[in-house]
Amino acid sequence: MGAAGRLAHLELPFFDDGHRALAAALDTWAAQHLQQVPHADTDTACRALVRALGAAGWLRHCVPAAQGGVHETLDSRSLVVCRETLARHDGLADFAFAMQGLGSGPLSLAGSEALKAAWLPRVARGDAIAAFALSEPGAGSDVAAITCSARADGDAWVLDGQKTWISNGGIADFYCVFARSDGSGARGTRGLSAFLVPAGTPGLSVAERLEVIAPHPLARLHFDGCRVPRDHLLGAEGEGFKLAMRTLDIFRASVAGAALGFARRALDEALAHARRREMFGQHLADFQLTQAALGDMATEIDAAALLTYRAAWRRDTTGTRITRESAMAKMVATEQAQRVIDRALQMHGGLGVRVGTAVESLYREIRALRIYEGATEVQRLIIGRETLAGSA
Ligand code: COS
Repeated sequence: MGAAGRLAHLELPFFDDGHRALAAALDTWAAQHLQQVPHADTDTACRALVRALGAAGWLRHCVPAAQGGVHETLDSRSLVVCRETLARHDGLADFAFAMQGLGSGPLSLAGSEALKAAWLPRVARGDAIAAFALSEPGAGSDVAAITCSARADGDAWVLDGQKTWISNGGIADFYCVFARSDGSGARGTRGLSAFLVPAGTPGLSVAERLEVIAPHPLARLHFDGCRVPRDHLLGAEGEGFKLAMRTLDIFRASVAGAALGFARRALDEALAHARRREMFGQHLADFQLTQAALGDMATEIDAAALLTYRAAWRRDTTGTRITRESAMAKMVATEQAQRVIDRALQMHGGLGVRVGTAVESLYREIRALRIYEGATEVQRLIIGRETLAGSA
Protein backbone atom coordinates (compact mmCIF):
# COMPACT_ATOMS: atom_id res chain seq x y z
CA MET A 1 0.00 0.00 0.00
CA GLY A 2 1.34 3.47 -0.88
CA ALA A 3 2.10 6.03 1.82
CA ALA A 4 -1.02 8.05 0.95
CA GLY A 5 -3.24 4.92 1.10
CA ARG A 6 -1.87 3.96 4.51
CA LEU A 7 -3.00 7.29 5.94
CA ALA A 8 -6.17 7.87 3.94
CA HIS A 9 -8.26 7.76 7.11
CA LEU A 10 -6.74 11.12 8.11
CA GLU A 11 -8.60 12.83 5.28
CA LEU A 12 -11.69 12.79 7.52
CA PRO A 13 -12.82 16.27 8.63
CA PHE A 14 -12.00 15.48 12.27
CA PHE A 15 -8.36 16.30 11.50
CA ASP A 16 -6.47 19.34 10.31
CA ASP A 17 -3.34 19.50 8.19
CA GLY A 18 -1.14 19.48 11.30
CA HIS A 19 -2.46 16.04 12.26
CA ARG A 20 -1.97 14.76 8.71
CA ALA A 21 1.62 16.00 8.64
CA LEU A 22 2.24 14.49 12.09
CA ALA A 23 0.97 11.05 11.01
CA ALA A 24 2.99 11.06 7.79
CA ALA A 25 6.21 12.14 9.53
CA LEU A 26 5.81 9.67 12.40
CA ASP A 27 4.96 6.83 10.01
CA THR A 28 8.16 7.50 8.06
CA TRP A 29 10.26 7.86 11.24
CA ALA A 30 8.83 4.65 12.72
CA ALA A 31 9.58 2.68 9.54
CA GLN A 32 13.18 3.92 9.60
CA HIS A 33 14.03 3.85 13.30
CA LEU A 34 11.99 1.35 15.31
CA GLN A 35 13.58 -1.81 13.97
CA GLN A 36 16.98 -0.52 15.07
CA VAL A 37 15.93 -0.52 18.74
CA PRO A 38 16.84 -3.98 20.13
CA HIS A 39 13.82 -5.63 21.81
CA ALA A 40 15.56 -8.57 23.54
CA ASP A 41 15.15 -7.28 27.10
CA THR A 42 11.91 -5.39 27.74
CA ASP A 43 13.24 -2.89 30.30
CA THR A 44 16.21 -1.93 28.14
CA ALA A 45 14.04 -1.74 25.04
CA CYS A 46 11.50 0.43 26.76
CA ARG A 47 14.13 2.85 28.07
CA ALA A 48 15.70 3.01 24.60
CA LEU A 49 12.31 3.63 22.99
CA VAL A 50 11.50 6.47 25.40
CA ARG A 51 14.88 8.04 24.65
CA ALA A 52 14.45 7.64 20.88
CA LEU A 53 10.87 8.99 20.91
CA GLY A 54 12.04 11.90 23.07
CA ALA A 55 15.09 12.73 20.96
CA ALA A 56 12.95 12.79 17.81
CA GLY A 57 10.46 15.17 19.45
CA TRP A 58 7.42 12.88 19.46
CA LEU A 59 7.01 12.95 23.24
CA ARG A 60 6.37 16.69 23.02
CA HIS A 61 2.79 15.63 22.28
CA CYS A 62 2.56 14.21 25.83
CA VAL A 63 3.05 17.52 27.72
CA PRO A 64 1.69 21.10 27.52
CA ALA A 65 3.50 23.82 25.55
CA ALA A 66 4.63 25.71 28.67
CA GLN A 67 6.81 22.71 29.59
CA GLY A 68 8.18 22.02 26.13
CA GLY A 69 5.11 20.45 24.51
CA VAL A 70 3.67 21.10 21.07
CA HIS A 71 0.15 22.18 22.07
CA GLU A 72 -1.00 24.57 24.77
CA THR A 73 -2.89 21.73 26.44
CA LEU A 74 -2.81 18.04 25.51
CA ASP A 75 -4.30 17.59 22.03
CA SER A 76 -6.37 14.41 21.98
CA ARG A 77 -6.23 14.00 18.22
CA SER A 78 -2.43 14.17 18.22
CA LEU A 79 -2.32 11.52 20.96
CA VAL A 80 -4.68 9.30 18.95
CA VAL A 81 -2.71 9.82 15.74
CA CYS A 82 0.63 9.08 17.45
CA ARG A 83 -0.63 5.93 19.15
CA GLU A 84 -2.41 4.63 16.06
CA THR A 85 0.70 5.18 13.95
CA LEU A 86 3.14 3.70 16.47
CA ALA A 87 0.94 0.69 17.27
CA ARG A 88 0.77 -0.15 13.58
CA HIS A 89 4.57 -0.46 13.65
CA ASP A 90 5.46 -1.70 17.12
CA GLY A 91 3.42 -2.39 20.27
CA LEU A 92 6.23 -1.58 22.68
CA ALA A 93 6.88 1.79 21.02
CA ASP A 94 3.20 2.62 21.44
CA PHE A 95 3.40 1.56 25.09
CA ALA A 96 6.50 3.71 25.71
CA PHE A 97 4.80 6.74 24.15
CA ALA A 98 1.45 6.20 25.89
CA MET A 99 2.86 5.78 29.36
CA GLN A 100 4.81 9.04 29.11
CA GLY A 101 1.45 10.71 28.53
CA LEU A 102 -0.70 8.77 31.00
CA GLY A 103 2.00 8.72 33.67
CA SER A 104 2.48 12.48 33.54
CA GLY A 105 -1.20 13.25 32.80
CA PRO A 106 -2.22 14.07 36.41
CA LEU A 107 0.86 16.31 36.70
CA SER A 108 0.02 18.15 33.44
CA LEU A 109 -3.60 18.58 34.48
CA ALA A 110 -3.19 19.55 38.14
CA GLY A 111 0.45 19.84 39.24
CA SER A 112 1.97 23.04 40.67
CA GLU A 113 4.03 25.15 38.28
CA ALA A 114 7.20 24.17 40.16
CA LEU A 115 6.52 20.41 39.88
CA LYS A 116 5.54 20.71 36.23
CA ALA A 117 8.73 22.67 35.48
CA ALA A 118 10.81 20.08 37.34
CA TRP A 119 9.48 17.02 35.52
CA LEU A 120 7.53 17.68 32.35
CA PRO A 121 10.37 19.00 30.15
CA ARG A 122 12.26 15.81 31.04
CA VAL A 123 9.23 13.69 30.12
CA ALA A 124 9.06 15.46 26.76
CA ARG A 125 12.77 14.91 26.08
CA GLY A 126 12.59 11.25 27.06
CA ASP A 127 14.98 11.89 29.99
CA ALA A 128 12.45 10.89 32.68
CA ILE A 129 10.06 7.92 32.54
CA ALA A 130 6.57 8.44 33.98
CA ALA A 131 4.07 6.03 35.57
CA PHE A 132 0.41 6.19 36.62
CA ALA A 133 -0.26 4.32 39.87
CA LEU A 134 -3.98 3.88 40.48
CA SER A 135 -4.84 0.15 40.66
CA GLU A 136 -4.42 -1.93 43.78
CA PRO A 137 -4.82 -5.65 44.47
CA GLY A 138 -8.36 -4.87 45.74
CA ALA A 139 -9.16 -1.86 43.56
CA GLY A 140 -9.00 -2.15 39.77
CA SER A 141 -12.32 -1.29 38.15
CA ASP A 142 -13.63 -0.14 41.54
CA VAL A 143 -11.42 2.88 42.13
CA ALA A 144 -13.45 3.91 45.21
CA ALA A 145 -12.07 0.83 47.00
CA ILE A 146 -8.51 2.25 47.12
CA THR A 147 -6.88 1.62 50.51
CA CYS A 148 -3.35 2.95 49.94
CA SER A 149 -3.23 5.78 52.49
CA ALA A 150 -1.61 9.19 52.67
CA ARG A 151 -1.39 11.13 55.94
CA ALA A 152 -0.01 14.58 56.53
CA ASP A 153 2.93 14.65 58.92
CA GLY A 154 4.74 17.95 59.38
CA ASP A 155 6.06 19.07 56.03
CA ALA A 156 5.42 15.70 54.37
CA TRP A 157 2.77 13.31 53.15
CA VAL A 158 3.39 9.74 54.23
CA LEU A 159 2.17 6.96 51.96
CA ASP A 160 1.49 3.38 53.02
CA GLY A 161 -0.02 0.56 50.97
CA GLN A 162 0.27 -1.19 47.62
CA LYS A 163 -0.25 -0.48 43.94
CA THR A 164 -0.32 -3.14 41.27
CA TRP A 165 -0.35 -3.56 37.47
CA ILE A 166 1.75 -0.41 37.30
CA SER A 167 3.07 0.11 33.78
CA ASN A 168 6.72 1.24 33.84
CA GLY A 169 6.85 -0.03 37.44
CA GLY A 170 10.53 -0.62 38.18
CA ILE A 171 11.87 1.60 35.39
CA ALA A 172 9.94 4.84 36.01
CA ASP A 173 11.65 7.95 37.36
CA PHE A 174 8.44 9.12 39.03
CA TYR A 175 4.96 7.83 39.82
CA CYS A 176 1.63 9.70 40.01
CA VAL A 177 0.10 7.84 42.92
CA PHE A 178 -3.55 7.93 44.07
CA ALA A 179 -4.14 7.36 47.78
CA ARG A 180 -6.78 7.86 50.45
CA SER A 181 -5.93 11.05 52.31
CA ASP A 182 -9.03 11.66 54.45
CA GLY A 183 -7.96 9.27 57.19
CA SER A 184 -11.35 7.54 57.06
CA GLY A 185 -10.22 4.20 55.71
CA ALA A 186 -13.78 3.96 54.39
CA ARG A 187 -14.55 3.13 50.79
CA GLY A 188 -15.58 6.08 48.61
CA THR A 189 -14.64 8.37 45.75
CA ARG A 190 -14.22 11.38 48.04
CA GLY A 191 -11.12 11.55 50.16
CA LEU A 192 -8.67 10.39 47.49
CA SER A 193 -5.71 12.57 46.52
CA ALA A 194 -2.88 12.31 44.01
CA PHE A 195 0.84 12.63 44.75
CA LEU A 196 4.02 12.73 42.74
CA VAL A 197 6.48 10.20 44.14
CA PRO A 198 9.99 10.21 42.65
CA ALA A 199 11.57 6.77 42.20
CA GLY A 200 14.18 6.19 44.86
CA THR A 201 12.14 7.88 47.59
CA PRO A 202 12.82 5.85 50.77
CA GLY A 203 9.83 3.64 51.57
CA LEU A 204 8.89 3.04 47.91
CA SER A 205 9.97 -0.35 46.62
CA VAL A 206 9.14 -2.72 43.79
CA ALA A 207 7.51 -5.70 45.51
CA GLU A 208 7.22 -7.86 42.39
CA ARG A 209 7.76 -7.62 38.66
CA LEU A 210 4.76 -8.96 36.72
CA GLU A 211 5.10 -10.92 33.49
CA VAL A 212 2.29 -10.71 30.95
CA ILE A 213 1.55 -12.28 27.56
CA ALA A 214 2.80 -9.24 25.63
CA PRO A 215 5.92 -8.30 27.61
CA HIS A 216 5.91 -4.76 29.03
CA PRO A 217 7.59 -3.40 32.16
CA LEU A 218 4.95 -3.96 34.86
CA ALA A 219 5.19 -4.17 38.63
CA ARG A 220 3.53 -4.26 42.02
CA LEU A 221 4.75 -1.42 44.24
CA HIS A 222 4.98 -1.27 48.00
CA PHE A 223 4.77 1.97 50.02
CA ASP A 224 5.99 1.74 53.58
CA GLY A 225 6.21 5.09 55.40
CA CYS A 226 7.11 6.71 52.09
CA ARG A 227 7.50 10.47 52.69
CA VAL A 228 7.09 13.06 49.96
CA PRO A 229 7.13 16.84 50.47
CA ARG A 230 3.72 18.47 51.03
CA ASP A 231 4.03 20.31 47.71
CA HIS A 232 4.06 16.97 45.86
CA LEU A 233 0.27 16.86 46.16
CA LEU A 234 -1.27 17.02 42.66
CA GLY A 235 -4.41 19.17 42.54
CA ALA A 236 -6.61 19.79 45.54
CA GLU A 237 -6.71 17.45 48.52
CA GLY A 238 -9.68 15.08 48.21
CA GLU A 239 -10.05 15.63 44.45
CA GLY A 240 -7.92 12.65 43.40
CA PHE A 241 -10.78 10.52 42.07
CA LYS A 242 -11.91 13.25 39.68
CA LEU A 243 -8.32 13.87 38.59
CA ALA A 244 -7.91 10.15 37.82
CA MET A 245 -11.16 10.17 35.82
CA ARG A 246 -10.21 13.34 33.90
CA THR A 247 -6.87 11.77 33.02
CA LEU A 248 -8.54 8.54 31.92
CA ASP A 249 -11.07 10.44 29.79
CA ILE A 250 -8.16 11.74 27.70
CA PHE A 251 -6.18 8.53 27.53
CA ARG A 252 -9.05 6.10 26.94
CA ALA A 253 -9.54 7.68 23.52
CA SER A 254 -5.85 7.12 22.86
CA VAL A 255 -6.17 3.43 23.85
CA ALA A 256 -8.78 3.26 21.11
CA GLY A 257 -6.19 4.82 18.79
CA ALA A 258 -3.69 2.10 19.69
CA ALA A 259 -6.31 -0.61 19.09
CA LEU A 260 -6.95 0.90 15.66
CA GLY A 261 -3.24 0.78 14.89
CA PHE A 262 -3.04 -2.90 15.83
CA ALA A 263 -6.17 -3.67 13.76
CA ARG A 264 -4.85 -1.78 10.73
CA ARG A 265 -1.59 -3.73 10.94
CA ALA A 266 -3.55 -7.00 11.13
CA LEU A 267 -5.50 -6.02 8.03
CA ASP A 268 -2.25 -5.06 6.24
CA GLU A 269 -0.84 -8.50 7.11
CA ALA A 270 -4.06 -10.30 6.10
CA LEU A 271 -4.21 -8.53 2.72
CA ALA A 272 -0.57 -9.29 1.95
CA HIS A 273 -0.99 -12.93 2.94
CA ALA A 274 -4.27 -13.37 1.01
CA ARG A 275 -2.65 -12.03 -2.16
CA ARG A 276 0.44 -14.22 -1.76
CA ARG A 277 -0.90 -17.54 -0.50
CA GLU A 278 -1.93 -20.11 -3.10
CA MET A 279 -4.36 -22.94 -2.43
CA PHE A 280 -6.74 -25.08 -4.48
CA GLY A 281 -5.24 -23.56 -7.63
CA GLN A 282 -5.92 -19.92 -6.81
CA HIS A 283 -4.93 -17.27 -4.33
CA LEU A 284 -6.53 -17.00 -0.91
CA ALA A 285 -7.79 -13.55 -1.92
CA ASP A 286 -9.84 -15.12 -4.76
CA PHE A 287 -12.13 -16.99 -2.35
CA GLN A 288 -15.39 -15.24 -1.53
CA LEU A 289 -15.00 -16.35 2.08
CA THR A 290 -11.73 -14.43 2.26
CA GLN A 291 -13.25 -11.37 0.60
CA ALA A 292 -16.16 -11.39 3.05
CA ALA A 293 -13.76 -11.63 6.00
CA LEU A 294 -11.64 -8.79 4.66
CA GLY A 295 -14.79 -6.73 4.08
CA ASP A 296 -15.89 -7.26 7.68
CA MET A 297 -12.44 -6.34 8.98
CA ALA A 298 -12.26 -3.12 6.96
CA THR A 299 -15.78 -2.11 8.04
CA GLU A 300 -15.12 -2.78 11.70
CA ILE A 301 -11.95 -0.70 11.56
CA ASP A 302 -13.77 2.22 9.91
CA ALA A 303 -16.61 2.09 12.45
CA ALA A 304 -14.18 2.07 15.37
CA ALA A 305 -12.14 4.86 13.78
CA LEU A 306 -15.18 7.14 13.50
CA LEU A 307 -15.99 6.75 17.21
CA THR A 308 -12.35 7.25 18.19
CA TYR A 309 -11.79 10.35 16.09
CA ARG A 310 -15.11 11.82 17.21
CA ALA A 311 -14.14 11.52 20.88
CA ALA A 312 -10.76 13.19 20.34
CA TRP A 313 -12.16 15.87 18.02
CA ARG A 314 -14.93 16.75 20.47
CA ARG A 315 -12.53 17.25 23.36
CA ASP A 316 -10.11 19.32 21.28
CA THR A 317 -12.71 21.54 19.68
CA THR A 318 -15.22 21.99 22.51
CA GLY A 319 -13.12 21.42 25.63
CA THR A 320 -16.08 19.58 27.14
CA ARG A 321 -15.96 16.35 29.14
CA ILE A 322 -15.91 13.39 26.77
CA THR A 323 -16.55 10.61 29.28
CA ARG A 324 -19.28 8.99 27.15
CA GLU A 325 -17.51 9.38 23.81
CA SER A 326 -14.14 8.12 25.02
CA ALA A 327 -15.76 5.12 26.74
CA MET A 328 -17.59 4.24 23.50
CA ALA A 329 -14.41 4.63 21.50
CA LYS A 330 -12.33 2.50 23.85
CA MET A 331 -14.92 -0.25 24.10
CA VAL A 332 -15.66 -0.55 20.39
CA ALA A 333 -12.11 -0.08 19.12
CA THR A 334 -10.54 -2.62 21.47
CA GLU A 335 -13.28 -5.24 21.08
CA GLN A 336 -13.32 -4.92 17.29
CA ALA A 337 -9.54 -4.93 17.03
CA GLN A 338 -9.50 -8.25 18.88
CA ARG A 339 -11.93 -9.69 16.30
CA VAL A 340 -10.02 -8.23 13.34
CA ILE A 341 -6.73 -9.62 14.62
CA ASP A 342 -8.28 -13.02 15.31
CA ARG A 343 -9.59 -13.18 11.74
CA ALA A 344 -6.20 -12.15 10.36
CA LEU A 345 -4.56 -14.89 12.41
CA GLN A 346 -7.10 -17.46 11.21
CA MET A 347 -6.38 -16.48 7.62
CA HIS A 348 -2.69 -17.18 8.19
CA GLY A 349 -3.44 -20.77 9.24
CA GLY A 350 -0.55 -22.45 11.05
CA LEU A 351 1.71 -19.47 10.43
CA GLY A 352 -0.63 -17.38 12.54
CA VAL A 353 0.24 -19.22 15.73
CA ARG A 354 3.95 -19.48 15.03
CA VAL A 355 5.87 -17.45 17.58
CA GLY A 356 7.50 -14.44 15.96
CA THR A 357 4.97 -13.72 13.21
CA ALA A 358 3.34 -10.29 13.18
CA VAL A 359 -0.20 -11.60 13.69
CA GLU A 360 0.87 -13.80 16.60
CA SER A 361 2.39 -10.79 18.33
CA LEU A 362 -0.69 -8.62 17.60
CA TYR A 363 -2.90 -11.36 19.07
CA ARG A 364 -1.01 -11.07 22.36
CA GLU A 365 -0.67 -7.27 22.25
CA ILE A 366 -4.36 -6.50 21.83
CA ARG A 367 -5.67 -8.57 24.73
CA ALA A 368 -4.72 -6.25 27.59
CA LEU A 369 -6.32 -3.24 25.91
CA ARG A 370 -9.77 -4.68 26.60
CA ILE A 371 -8.88 -4.65 30.30
CA TYR A 372 -6.59 -1.75 31.20
CA GLU A 373 -7.75 1.85 31.73
CA GLY A 374 -11.23 0.52 32.40
CA ALA A 375 -12.34 -2.92 31.24
CA THR A 376 -15.05 -3.22 28.57
CA GLU A 377 -17.57 -3.94 31.33
CA VAL A 378 -16.71 -0.62 33.03
CA GLN A 379 -17.05 1.23 29.72
CA ARG A 380 -20.52 -0.27 29.26
CA LEU A 381 -21.43 0.89 32.74
CA ILE A 382 -20.13 4.41 32.10
CA ILE A 383 -21.95 4.68 28.77
CA GLY A 384 -25.18 3.40 30.31
CA ARG A 385 -25.01 5.88 33.20
CA GLU A 386 -24.14 8.79 30.94
CA THR A 387 -27.00 7.87 28.62
CA LEU A 388 -29.44 7.75 31.53
CA ALA A 389 -28.14 11.09 32.86
CA GLY A 390 -28.36 12.66 29.41
CA SER A 391 -31.98 11.62 28.94
CA ALA A 392 -33.21 12.73 32.38
N1 COS B 1 -14.48 13.43 35.01
C1 COS B 1 -14.65 14.23 36.10
N2 COS B 1 -15.38 13.84 37.18
C2 COS B 1 -15.91 12.59 37.16
C3 COS B 1 -15.74 11.73 36.07
C4 COS B 1 -15.02 12.20 34.95
N3 COS B 1 -14.83 11.42 33.88
N4 COS B 1 -16.40 10.56 36.32
C5 COS B 1 -16.94 10.69 37.54
N5 COS B 1 -16.65 11.92 38.03
C6 COS B 1 -17.10 12.47 39.32
C7 COS B 1 -18.60 12.34 39.45
O1 COS B 1 -19.25 13.45 38.87
C8 COS B 1 -18.78 12.29 40.95
O2 COS B 1 -18.68 13.61 41.44
P1 COS B 1 -19.54 14.11 42.72
O3 COS B 1 -19.10 13.20 43.84
O4 COS B 1 -19.12 15.52 42.89
O5 COS B 1 -20.96 13.92 42.35
C9 COS B 1 -17.56 11.53 41.43
O6 COS B 1 -16.58 11.70 40.40
C10 COS B 1 -17.83 10.06 41.69
O7 COS B 1 -18.28 9.46 40.47
P2 COS B 1 -19.14 8.11 40.43
O8 COS B 1 -20.22 8.20 41.47
O9 COS B 1 -19.53 7.86 39.02
O10 COS B 1 -18.09 7.00 40.94
P3 COS B 1 -18.23 5.39 41.01
O11 COS B 1 -17.33 4.91 42.07
O12 COS B 1 -19.65 4.99 41.03
O13 COS B 1 -17.68 4.88 39.59
C11 COS B 1 -16.40 4.10 37.73
C12 COS B 1 -16.92 5.02 38.86
C13 COS B 1 -16.72 2.63 37.83
C14 COS B 1 -16.93 4.67 36.44
C15 COS B 1 -14.90 4.39 37.89
O14 COS B 1 -14.47 3.86 39.14
C16 COS B 1 -14.03 3.86 36.79
O15 COS B 1 -13.89 4.48 35.73
N6 COS B 1 -13.40 2.70 37.03
C17 COS B 1 -12.43 2.15 36.14
C18 COS B 1 -11.11 2.62 36.54
C19 COS B 1 -10.04 2.16 35.67
O16 COS B 1 -9.96 2.55 34.54
N7 COS B 1 -9.18 1.30 36.25
C20 COS B 1 -8.09 0.79 35.55
C21 COS B 1 -6.85 1.29 36.21
S1 COS B 1 -6.08 2.55 35.41
S2 COS B 1 -4.86 1.67 34.18
